[in-house]
Amino acid sequence: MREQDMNRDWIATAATLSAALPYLQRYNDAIVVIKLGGHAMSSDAAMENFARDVVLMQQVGVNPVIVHGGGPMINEMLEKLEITSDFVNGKRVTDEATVEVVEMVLSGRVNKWIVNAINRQGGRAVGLSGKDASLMTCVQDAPELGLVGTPAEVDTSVLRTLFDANAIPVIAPLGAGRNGETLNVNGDTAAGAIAAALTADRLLLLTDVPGVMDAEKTVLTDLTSDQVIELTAAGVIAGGMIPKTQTCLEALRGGVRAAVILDGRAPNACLLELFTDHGAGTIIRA
Ligand code: X2W
Repeated sequence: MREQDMNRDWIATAATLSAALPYLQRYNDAIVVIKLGGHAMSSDAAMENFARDVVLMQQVGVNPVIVHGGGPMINEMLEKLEITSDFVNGKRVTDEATVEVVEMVLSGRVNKWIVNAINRQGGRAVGLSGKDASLMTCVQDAPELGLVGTPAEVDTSVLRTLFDANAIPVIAPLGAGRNGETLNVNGDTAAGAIAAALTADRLLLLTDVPGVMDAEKTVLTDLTSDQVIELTAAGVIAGGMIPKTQTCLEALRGGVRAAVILDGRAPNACLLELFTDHGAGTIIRA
């Protein structure tokens, strides 16, 4: 690079940092819950990029909480073990054998992949699942799904302790039933419930699409809850996007200030959303 171009580069970097000041002030001490979906974890390089964003976020005063999925990784392991698996309305029908694999893959492999990536960037990540410290006590409200839980009580005290210790909680979406059974919880549902229990400032749902799109595939950048309800009734919001927007609406009803659906594969997706006026994906406000 020529010296002149290089100077221009550094000047642009400094300008970006300077322009971030109001956002840094706005998010100082904020709680941001980030759902990292299995489809957004495309490679070690993407994970490294994500981890760096999370560590930077915490460095500038945000309290990030990561709730992860891992559906594709669970599918891969179930196939290896020749266990068949079905989905009803986007949720996995889960029997005893399946829940063992779900816990092994989510708490064992995926959770530690994320924890390790954050720690390698200089953060202090602590991995846990909804079973730890009674974080998520769940009910089985859909008998046809088997061992699938919906969070009924969320005890966030362990997360507050981790914030005070400058640690970053990384949560696998499993919960305990009232009789101590292990229940499989949809990752989006878990993230929404945890965000509501923390009355988080932001819920970021990182997925593999750019956001909520209209019929022409243009991303709708700003929506209200009412608009989401209208677009769903009109069939514009459909398929796999419905559980995501429903999670956002429930989180907003639970007191979360705003929820964002964005493409987790895009570089620096979280930073773009929080610290620039560009934003990313679709933001939904009450
Ligand atoms: C999910 C949990 C993982 C998840 C499952 O078994 O696949 C239920 O469906 P993604 O990557 O976010 O889809 N649980 C009940 O939600 O992963």
